[in-house]
Amino acid sequence: MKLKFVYFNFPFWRAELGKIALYFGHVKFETRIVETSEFAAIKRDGVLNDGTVIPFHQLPCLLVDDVPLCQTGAIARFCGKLSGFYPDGQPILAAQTDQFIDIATDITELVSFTGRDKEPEIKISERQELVKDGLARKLSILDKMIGANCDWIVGEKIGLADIAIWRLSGWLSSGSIDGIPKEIIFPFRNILRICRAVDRHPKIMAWVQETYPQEYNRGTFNIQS
Ligand SMILES: N[C@@H](CCC(=O)N[C@@H](CS)C(=O)NCC(=O)O)C(=O)O
Repeated sequence: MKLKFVYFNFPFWRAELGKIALYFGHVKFETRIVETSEFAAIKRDGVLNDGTVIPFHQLPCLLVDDVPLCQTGAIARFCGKLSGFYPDGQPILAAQTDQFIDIATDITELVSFTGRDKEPEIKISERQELVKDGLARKLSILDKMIGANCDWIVGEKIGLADIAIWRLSGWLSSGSIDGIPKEIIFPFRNILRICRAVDRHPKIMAWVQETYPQEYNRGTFNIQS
C-alpha cells in the first residue's frame, strides 16, 4: 500500500498524529509538501496543482494508493489501525482516544477563529481575552479529564491521545500564535506532565530528531517547572 501525506512543511498536530502513528508501527510513507501559494487553490477548488483531488478542500490529506482521505481524526485512526497504534478491537479505549482528538480539534478551532482576518491590534486583544477566558476554561477541563494519576492519557502506553495533546500544546506554547504566551500550558500540570512524558519518549525523541526543524528540538515543556 502506498501512503502519501499531503501537508505543509511544519509539524502541526493534525498531520503529526497520522505520521507518528505510522512511524511507531514502522509503516513507510511519503510526504507531499504544500506551499502557501498552492493552498489557496486547494481551498478554492479542492485540487493540487497536478489535479489530485483534496476532499473537503482541507488539509491534511492522506493519499492511500492515490485514494484521497481527509479529516484529521479519520486519517489518524486509519494510520493507527494500520500500524497497531490505535486501540482497535477495544471500543472503549478507542472512543476515549477519539475524545482527545476531538477536544484538540475544538481547541484548535477556538484559537483559529479568533482574530481571523482582523487588524493586528484587534486580533491580539481577542486572543488575550481568549487566553483568560475560553482557552483557560477548555485547558482546565482538559487538565481535569487527564487527571493526576496516569502515565498516559488512555490505557497503559503512549497513544494517539498523548500525541494529539502534546503537539497541540506544542503549537499553543510555540510563541507563533499572536497574543498567546509561550507559558500558556504551565498552569495545567496534568497536560504538562503528559507533554513532558511524550517529549522524553525514545521513539518521539528519534522522530523529532529526524524530522523537525532545529527550533522544535529545544524541549518546549522544560523551560520552566
Ligand atoms: N475538519 C478538518 C479541519 C482541517 C483544517 O481546518 N485544516 C486547515 C489547515 S491546517 C485548512 O485546510 N483550512 C482551510 C479551510 O478550512 O478552508 C480536520 O479535522 O482535518
